[in-house]
Amino acid sequence: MSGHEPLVFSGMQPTGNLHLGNYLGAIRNWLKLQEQYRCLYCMVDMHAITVDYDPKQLAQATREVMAAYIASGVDPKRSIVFAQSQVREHAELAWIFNCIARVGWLNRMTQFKDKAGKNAEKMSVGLYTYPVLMAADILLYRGTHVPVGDDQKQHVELARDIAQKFNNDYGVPNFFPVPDPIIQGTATRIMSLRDGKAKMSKSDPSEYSRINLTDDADTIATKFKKAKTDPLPLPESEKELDERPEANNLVSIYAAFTDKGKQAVLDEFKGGQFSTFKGALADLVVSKLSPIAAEMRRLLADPAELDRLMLRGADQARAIAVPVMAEVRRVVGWVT
Ligand code: AQP
Repeated sequence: MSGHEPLVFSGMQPTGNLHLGNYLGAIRNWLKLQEQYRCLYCMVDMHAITVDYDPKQLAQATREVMAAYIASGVDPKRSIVFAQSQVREHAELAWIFNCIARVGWLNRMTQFKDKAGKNAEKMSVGLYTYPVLMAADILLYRGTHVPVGDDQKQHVELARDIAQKFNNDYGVPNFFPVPDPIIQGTATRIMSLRDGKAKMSKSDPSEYSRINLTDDADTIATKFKKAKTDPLPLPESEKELDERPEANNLVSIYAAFTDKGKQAVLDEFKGGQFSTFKGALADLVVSKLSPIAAEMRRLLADPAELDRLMLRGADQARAIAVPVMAEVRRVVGWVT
């Protein structure tokens, strides 16, 4: 027992349209947690500037992510919903953690390698140290649980290493909790609709690779129709999906939205053609996403109200962060 109160922290970058992967891998899992635990859900706009971006669009993109959270069911009366950049302690703790984390640890991070590709030398230092800022995001609130998609597991593991090393190096056992990732459901890694081996991502240049939360019914139907599949019909057993990544992905999305296992979906569609299955999948996804998109539009029509809610969230977050940072400053030996 760590003795730390359970506290859930998670976030999303305002780097483009949120998509099905963000929704099924993360946001949807946040909703149950807010019924039981103290939860902080953050728009991580400091992470968003680690790659090329348009400063004229960032504030609006941040409002859009907040609208997506609320429209999906995150309740700002229950959970603390806020923008990372409005709580400056994130940057302060990240600096301290930059001095705790080891270069070798960061060199192992696969997401940096994936995003940088052959251009690592040209990437920002911020993108390289992104997981250190993420550790600060979580531990600034003494977060104990981090609901994320499978792609973020390695970053949460780094946050665990940083928490442990800080506690050991400064001789303050249990100062920070060692946070656990929560990776739930049948859709922890939704893949691109164009390539079953690449994850669905906001930054994929192809619009046809992802379903955005705000796509209309026709766009969703067209994207599923064009989604890559193999020529075989749907298999009988879940096991057969292992060798068929695109088929596996579409069946996983259907399973996630119907709260069924993949085998139950196959029992319904086995032996059928993908053209039929894709039609049923599009109808299902439209029925789930269109109320969210409508609510997002309603919320975004009143940006002043979103900004007001955002500032209130930042005040609530700061009320937790400031006392933790005061303790950290004493522990690291800064004049207080
Ligand atoms: N394809 C995915 N399947 C399941 N979960 C996913 N997540 C992202 N993509 C998938 C989860 O969404 C949360 C927020 O992610 P993020 O915005 O912080 O950044 P990301 O993981 O880098 O997501 P993207 O879409 O790939 O953004 P870009 O392209 O801007 O980098 C996380 O919990 C993540 O696991």
